[in-house]
Amino acid sequence: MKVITRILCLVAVIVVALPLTACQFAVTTEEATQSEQPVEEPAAGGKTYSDLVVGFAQIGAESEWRTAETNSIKASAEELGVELKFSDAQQQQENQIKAVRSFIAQQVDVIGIAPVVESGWETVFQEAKDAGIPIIFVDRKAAVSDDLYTTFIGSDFVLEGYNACLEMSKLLGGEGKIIELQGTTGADPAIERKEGFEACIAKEAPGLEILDSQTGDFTRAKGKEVMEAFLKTYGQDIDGVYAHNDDMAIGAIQAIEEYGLKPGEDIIIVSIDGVRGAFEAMVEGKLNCTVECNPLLGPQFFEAALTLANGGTVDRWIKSNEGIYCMDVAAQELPNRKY
Ligand code: GZL
Repeated sequence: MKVITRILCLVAVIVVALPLTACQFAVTTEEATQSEQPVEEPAAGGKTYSDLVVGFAQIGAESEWRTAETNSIKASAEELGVELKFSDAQQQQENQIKAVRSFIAQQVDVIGIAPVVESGWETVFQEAKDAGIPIIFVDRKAAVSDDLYTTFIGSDFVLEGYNACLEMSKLLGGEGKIIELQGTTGADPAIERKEGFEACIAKEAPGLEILDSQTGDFTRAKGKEVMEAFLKTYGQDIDGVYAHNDDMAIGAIQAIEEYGLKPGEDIIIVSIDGVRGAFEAMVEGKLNCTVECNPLLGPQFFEAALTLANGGTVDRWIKSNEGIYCMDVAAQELPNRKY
């Protein structure tokens, strides 16, 4: 082959090869980039669920909802083989703080907590951070700096309150005087469900007026007691009751019946949680709507705990997806309810 031909072939080869080389280079670069990226190794330890030791500081057993949450957490731990250290604080913050300190002393891998109220947690959560133990908020948040907890697994309480107001407005034709039964004073869901309901009145339901509002502490007994007092004060002026949870609504239903009025007819009732008792009351025509708040958080809690125990990261808010159920669908939905 003539020299000139060889040179042309060589040039041709180089010209043809360049893009490939360049592509390969690009690919190589990309590969290099990839190979430089540390392959996602399981963190040191590589714990499995059966290696996991988790503390959970539960609030108490104040409502059907809370009991369903406790059952979900205990059942998930059992099913997954997680060693669960569980404490019931009887709705006392100091008992929850003691429980967290006990979990720290026992050097658990992760601590879960449903803070009974938003404030008063900085010191003990800092102790957990100093001990290298991640904190997970389950169903309620505390008002602390972001570095003191890893994630919140729970609902959008503001949206729940907003939706409760929309349902109330629909049921009252846009006009009515409302009694509000608030949850535990200072509790995240109580603060935000109130906020959501009021935002909806301001934005979409100006015909609703909150006549009065008081805490029923998320319990049936207190909800009934407060409703009895409101009935004495306002009587038949009350068009609707907005309860921050179903348990207080069920207490209010008892008070309204004892007062001689028909709950669900003379007084419209909208509440939040979606527990079995609420569906039963709707089937009886005594409750009008419940906005679901999912308590079955056990699986998500332990999934997040395992990820964190292995040095992984989780979303800052693992949000529950929820529905709204009213009287017209209660009978068909009741058999499907899981709590
Ligand atoms: C909501 C939860 C509330 C429920 C109540 O996530 O904290 O506490 O709505 C329960 O029923 O007592």
